[in-house]
Amino acid sequence: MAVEVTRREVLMGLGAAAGAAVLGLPGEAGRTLAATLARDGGYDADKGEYVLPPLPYAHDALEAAIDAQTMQLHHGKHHLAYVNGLNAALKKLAEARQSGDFALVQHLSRQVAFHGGGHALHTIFWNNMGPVPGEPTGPLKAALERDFGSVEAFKAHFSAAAAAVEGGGWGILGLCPMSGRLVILQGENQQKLTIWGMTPLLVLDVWEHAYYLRYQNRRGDYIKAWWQVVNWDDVARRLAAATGDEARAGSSS
Ligand code: MN3
Repeated sequence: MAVEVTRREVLMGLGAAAGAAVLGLPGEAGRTLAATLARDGGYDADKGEYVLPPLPYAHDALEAAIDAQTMQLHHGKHHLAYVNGLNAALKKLAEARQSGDFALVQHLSRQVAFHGGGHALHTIFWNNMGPVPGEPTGPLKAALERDFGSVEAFKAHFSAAAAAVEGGGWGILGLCPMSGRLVILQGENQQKLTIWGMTPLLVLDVWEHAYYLRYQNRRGDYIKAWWQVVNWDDVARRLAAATGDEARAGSSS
């Protein structure tokens, strides 16, 4: 067992270093950022495939905001479809390189972005939530106050952005790599309207499949209830990793 863990950690470390090099990020911060994404468990380096990570809690753990049936369908069916779609598109692109037939390269590239975006955002989304209510504290609270004026102003802005997403999409709090400042974005579908290199810290799925069973057309009610199940410790961890604070603190968990 110990050997398994060690091998997995080594593989994740290699992936993280490669990711940092591709992104062109400064060494320490880049490695930390990539390691955080890898730690969410959306990729199996041994299989060489993207995988559906298990929920970090029971299906009914978020009942204060999201019912168990929605969680079962959303995680087990919708999210799984993005994982499968991403693996399938990458396989077809590998086949295209073998045959030299790139007739479908535009379609398949779009599939990678759509399903890859969906896999990344859902993986973060599950970890962004938990059954224990809380509020932002420490460096996360300070960053929200610095960039939005107050935690309440941040919540109002984020809620409005999520409510106003056109069609299916996401409310997204991210860290802009150019400024080191927090930014709120409206992600459309699974992949549109981002800043390249932006690190998502807190994401809210506002596709109808995320809330329709309990809330029907009342997206605003879903958003209001959702704040009760935000896992602020997870958001703070992502911010620390993205800013390199985690590495400077010597933490590796
Ligand atoms: Mn969804």
